[in-house]
Amino acid sequence: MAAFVVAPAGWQVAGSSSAVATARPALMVGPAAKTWLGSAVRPTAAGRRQWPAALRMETAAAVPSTNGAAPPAEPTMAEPGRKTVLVLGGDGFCGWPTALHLSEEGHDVIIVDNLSRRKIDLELECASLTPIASMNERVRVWGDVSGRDIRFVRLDVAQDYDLLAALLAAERPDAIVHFAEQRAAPYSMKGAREKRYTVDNNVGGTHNLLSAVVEAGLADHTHIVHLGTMGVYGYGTSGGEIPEGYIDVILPGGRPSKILHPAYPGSVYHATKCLDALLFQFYSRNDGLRVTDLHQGIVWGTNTAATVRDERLINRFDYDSDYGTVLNRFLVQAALDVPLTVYGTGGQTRAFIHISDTAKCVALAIGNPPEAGASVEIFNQVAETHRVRDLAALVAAKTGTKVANIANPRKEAAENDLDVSNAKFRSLGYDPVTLEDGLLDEVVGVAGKYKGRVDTGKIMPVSFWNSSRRKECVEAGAGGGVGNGEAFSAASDTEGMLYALAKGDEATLAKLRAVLQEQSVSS
Ligand code: NAD
Ligand code: USQ
Repeated sequence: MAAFVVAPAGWQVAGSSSAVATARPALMVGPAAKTWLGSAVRPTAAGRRQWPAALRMETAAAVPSTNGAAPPAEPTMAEPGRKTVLVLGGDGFCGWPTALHLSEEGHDVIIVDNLSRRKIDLELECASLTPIASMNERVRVWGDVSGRDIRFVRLDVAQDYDLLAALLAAERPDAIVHFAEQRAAPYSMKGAREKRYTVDNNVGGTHNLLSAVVEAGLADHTHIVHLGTMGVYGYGTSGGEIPEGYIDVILPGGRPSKILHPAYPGSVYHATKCLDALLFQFYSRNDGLRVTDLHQGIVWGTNTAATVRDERLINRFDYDSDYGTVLNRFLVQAALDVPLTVYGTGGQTRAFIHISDTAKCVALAIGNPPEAGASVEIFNQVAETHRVRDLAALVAAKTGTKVANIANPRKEAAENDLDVSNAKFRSLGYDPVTLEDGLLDEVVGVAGKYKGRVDTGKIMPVSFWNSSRRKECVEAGAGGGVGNGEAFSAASDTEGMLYALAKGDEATLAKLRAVLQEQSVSS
């Protein structure tokens, strides 16, 4: 196996294979051949910044391409447009394609990630539908196909404060994109352990970042771009179009004011984004930090123009009931010909955006930082809104799959309207991809290609918002005798089949399939 060297772009690594790993064991993973930055690295150009010895850098930067696939790319961005950008959470679903997009635009990209999402896959005994490569391979392949370097630092933003602060001081990034949070609402509602982890990780990580920027003396230099969520607003609670972040109000006494839109989180995860927003407001007022908070809708799709350049660059795709988002789940379920799992009536209206637009919007935000001293800039990063049942109908019509209305594991409004402004992004040139643009077929193709990797036991919900939701769901699932192979009532056949799938009860499943087949023949 090739030894990965560890160095900032433009540095040489001396004797990489003999370098001794001296950093903290907690940060060490992967092939033993990998080295740690420190005395093994020396700068080749005057003025290069010294990275702290404890930081483990895994980069393709210092490894020349060996397959001759692509010559080094010409910089597409002349100074001063080229920025040093840290992408926190750059191994994740949104972070990886965004890091590639920013790299392709000519920025000097450094990914920071603790790989916790991959660990949660192990914990849930689930994996991305798509076979994702290791971080080392990802950045190496990207170097090969694009001729551009992305560096990778493995650290925990919520735990490794000193390393984060040292990295910021050494790199003085122009922008930091903050994706590094536990982002699944169902996972955040599983139980006390997951609730506490989500709050500690997300709020602790965000606060570490803000205080590290201040401590590194970068308050008036570094622009923080955070991925927030539409869920901070609640869904349709405003009684009208949801503005971008702020609302004009008349305070008691008749004083006009502009305040953050009231927070209506629908899960512990969404609550952490509301807490993040307060931290941004405080640090922006107190320390003059320049912050952009992107309130993003549900992301669908998997690939972007950058990730399709090589199979090993493929993006992750979650389909399980904790991490899979609704439209991607429906498309995988359709590929398996499993009924689409609409929770409740499916009257929930949500905002959506394609993954390629996530990357483009982040780039737009980086290119348009708020003025120093300005309030936190807030954009609604959404393309369109849809009701869940309409999405299910769309997928069903396209694929011929059945739709199942199953008991809702979440505590949320059964029906809501949602009208969202994205005027600010549009004024910057954002021209969103929508469901009509044909990309659904691409996702159907991905789902079909990898459906053999699906564990059908991960389809039905396993996280419940409270004990009564759990009870309702369990009763609905058990009502037809799931798990004991008994006959199902016609009404609960589909739901029973789904729960049978979840429990891997093949005998019951076969019986249900036969019932469904009969029903479709007779209808
Ligand atoms: P993801 O779980 O795929 O990626 C998050 C990444 O952050 C993972 O690679 C994980 O290992 C890393 N990470 C988590 N905690 C970390 C820590 N303490 N230190 C270092 N790395 C850490 O999630 P995603 O779908 O890519 O979402 C990214 C961000 O975008 C999240 O903040 C999420 O709230 C937001 N967002 C996502 C969606 C969506 O539909 N996926 C929609 C709106 C907003
Ligand atoms: N839903 C179904 N069937 C399913 C899965 C979900 O009907 O099989 C419903 C849910 O009940 C919910 C809606 O679909 O009403 C959306 O659920 P989701 O899991 O797709 O999205 P959500 O939990 O809201 O979270 C996702 C991301 C999160 C991000 C958020 C943006 O995981 O990181 O913040 O979307 S938003 O929803 O706009 O707040």
